[in-house]
Amino acid sequence: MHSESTSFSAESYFATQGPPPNLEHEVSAVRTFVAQQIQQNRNVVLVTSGGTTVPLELNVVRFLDNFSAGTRGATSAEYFLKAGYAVIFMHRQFSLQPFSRHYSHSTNPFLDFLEIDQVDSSDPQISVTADKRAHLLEVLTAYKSVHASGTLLTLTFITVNDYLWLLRAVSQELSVMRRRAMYYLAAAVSDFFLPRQKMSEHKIQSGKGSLHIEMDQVPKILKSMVDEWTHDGFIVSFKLETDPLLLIPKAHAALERYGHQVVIGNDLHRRKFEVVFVSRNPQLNGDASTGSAPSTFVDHWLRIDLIRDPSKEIEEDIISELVRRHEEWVKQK
Ligand code: PAZ
Repeated sequence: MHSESTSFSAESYFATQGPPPNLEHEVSAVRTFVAQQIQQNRNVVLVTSGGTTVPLELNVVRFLDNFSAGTRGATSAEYFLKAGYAVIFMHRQFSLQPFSRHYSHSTNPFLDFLEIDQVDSSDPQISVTADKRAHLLEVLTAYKSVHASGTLLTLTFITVNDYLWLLRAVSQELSVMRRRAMYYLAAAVSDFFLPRQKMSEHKIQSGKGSLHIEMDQVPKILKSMVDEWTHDGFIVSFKLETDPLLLIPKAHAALERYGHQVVIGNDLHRRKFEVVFVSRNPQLNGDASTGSAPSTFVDHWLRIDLIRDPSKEIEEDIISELVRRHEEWVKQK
């Protein structure tokens, strides 16, 4: 498989690749949710989370995927809720979700800490193992309180096409909040896709030797987000690299190219304890969008010590820093 590709603009992408079937329903839920949050005078953040798939057939048997479990997004959503934000949690189906993430079936299966109390065998009761009770109570209390206050809306995508359509629609709905909306794009989105027009209808057959697939490039939708879909929203994108030498230059390039507020850079193997916030240097007032003025960036490294404090989550510090910056952004109006 090689990656020589045609470039789609956002416009030509949406004109040729159809929307997911449930889009209208999701959009109407978002509209209601946003109206409720405006009434309650809350800031809203859109958190995207998890990986996107790239189907290879219309009747899909095979697809490309990526590593993301949705830990960053699910964890961040909890800290945003704790900070008083309403959260639209747009995640890959079956990836981690806020609150339930603590009891993932593979790392901490909840059946393992439930006990059957046999005091009366005709009416057995279930209880939680003593050493797990305090943590469960804390998570459950936060979960119930979020549900009671109606501050979390969960949306689902699977393919990169679902993701792009949903992102555009949700961003447009959220744009009515202007500066009070934040967009936190932590999903791991494929850079390549196979347009419907090039897909085989049925399962690709073997027996003809090696498989060659030419994929097209996914449009750079961050540009459309900044220029068209959001109005003055605070946009935070993530940049993932595996070569540490590329992280800072690529993060600078993204900020230069799209002109949004923050790029959070992370290295695949260090992402749980180290990230870098890249933003424009406010003192220089460089205008990256025209390319006319010198653009200089501030790189702010954020690290935690997991040896000293293994239960610390870096998302707690990421969200606290973003909330502070977003407050300033709202004031600048
Ligand atoms: O989902 P996860 O916690 O395993 O990984 C998070 C992440 C590395 C996908 C995220 O922090 C990120 O960098 N997202 C953007 C990836 C990119 O498209 O560059």
